[in-house]
Amino acid sequence: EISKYAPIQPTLGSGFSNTNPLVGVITGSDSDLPVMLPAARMLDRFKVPYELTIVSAHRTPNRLVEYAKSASTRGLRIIIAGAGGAAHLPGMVAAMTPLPVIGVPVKGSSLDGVDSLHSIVQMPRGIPVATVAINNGTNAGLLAVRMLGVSMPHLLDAMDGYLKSLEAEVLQKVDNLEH
Ligand code: RP5
Repeated sequence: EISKYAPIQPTLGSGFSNTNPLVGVITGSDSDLPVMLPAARMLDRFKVPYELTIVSAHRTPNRLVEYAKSASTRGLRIIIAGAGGAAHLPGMVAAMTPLPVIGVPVKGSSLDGVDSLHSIVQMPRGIPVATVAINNGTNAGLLAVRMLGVSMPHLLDAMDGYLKSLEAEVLQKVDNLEH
């Protein structure tokens, strides 16, 4: 069954929607997409099925409720939510689903993303959001893969491979400097 939440824009091309998504990548606005696409690309890299769509906490509150409340029964296992400014999306989603929520603070135009970071990270006791660094969609994707790896050993193996590739990259630079 193809998720009704994906793809968000046919113009974005293929690779943005999978059947039976395990991860829901949602964003408060299409203006957040440059920050959130790296999360999707990381899920692509590890062949984790996901859906990607826009859910605005403030402009589409009814869609937010429907999305968050149906997420676990639709088969999602993790939600990655990115937003900027008064970034209520990740926290509100976390309030309405038992799934782990990873928040991505998006840097807006005025306050350098610190507003988003504080909005997302300063959750009240009882409703956690795992918050990554400002504009770091890549780490949100990686964290989702690690979480899924707890029950999907092939993803842990793949993550080991990824870590080795990072190590090799740095060692190559060291080598280049020294020769
Ligand atoms: C937030 O407001 C969005 O997540 C976005 O980061 C910011 C600006 O949104 P647009 O006005 O560009 O749609 O809700």
